[in-house]
Amino acid sequence: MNGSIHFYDFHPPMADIRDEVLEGLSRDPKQIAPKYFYDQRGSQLFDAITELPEYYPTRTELDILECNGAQIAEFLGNDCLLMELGSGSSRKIRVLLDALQPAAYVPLDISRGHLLDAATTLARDYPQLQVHAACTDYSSDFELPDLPEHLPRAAFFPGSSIGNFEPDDARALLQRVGRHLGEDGKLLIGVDLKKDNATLHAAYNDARQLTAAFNLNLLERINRELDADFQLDCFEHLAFFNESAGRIEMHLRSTRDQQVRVAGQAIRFAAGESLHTENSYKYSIKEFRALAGDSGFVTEQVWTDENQLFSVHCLRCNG
Ligand code: AVJ
Repeated sequence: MNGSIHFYDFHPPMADIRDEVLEGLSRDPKQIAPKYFYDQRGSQLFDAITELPEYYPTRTELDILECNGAQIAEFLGNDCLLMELGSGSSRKIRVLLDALQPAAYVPLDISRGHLLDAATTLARDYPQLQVHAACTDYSSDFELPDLPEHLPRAAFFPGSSIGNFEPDDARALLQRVGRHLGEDGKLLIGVDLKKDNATLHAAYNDARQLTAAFNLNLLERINRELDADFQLDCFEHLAFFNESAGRIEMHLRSTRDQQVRVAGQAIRFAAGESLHTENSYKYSIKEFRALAGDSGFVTEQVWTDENQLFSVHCLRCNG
């Protein structure tokens, strides 16, 4: 028998995506939000990145979850309604499901096909599980499917995707999550830690250049979906740690003067000009505890690995 699966599609309309991309390209410096990385190919490339030797976050977080599964399950509580922000291939939730029986699992992801595949496979592998998958952009004021009101709520936000947001936006996002959770709702969140520059640099400049392919795939996606003509060999991947801002930055740098057409508009790039595609903020445990506190959450517990690479925080919503 399979677990039950419901699918809800709140994917933003293409016209909104076009307007947002054009707005970002009209800025100085030019920028496009990292959520647009995740078309089908982008989600696959990201999954491949998580397996790279240089990309420590995924395996380190999985280790932390595995080592503390029983306590995490106790914190989240059986029979809760468990949502996950940016569920991707729903790999990490499996570790939790070995110790926890939620009343329902609600994966949220912007990558529709990837979400549908992952949710379907998960429902097959966990026959007792009710899955309510929602394709949605959680970076905006996101909708949830109609879900039972009486169940205690919990959210899982792994991978340090919170690092994609400017600190102000991160606080606003956690507050919105808090509103969906209600008082005493639980949030289990993964946060990447500040560390030496060499480790950080390698994680975003891998030898196989999968991160470069992931970054450049954004242009391929825009070409296909927004009728654009980016020439991929005229842009190069750039990733570095911005020490004063405390974040990894990813850019696509134009190697020459060029003009690109996107959805009927002409966009000029000067040689060396960059399109900013991602920030990945790194926190100290203390910094993140303060950010959570400002956003209406109390930190109940924090785990880290022996090398202090990554952290997992148990937060309780205080109303
Ligand atoms: C999914 C946002 C956590 O910032 O490390 C991986 C995305 N970008 N390699 C990260 C990413 C380049 C990742 N997050």
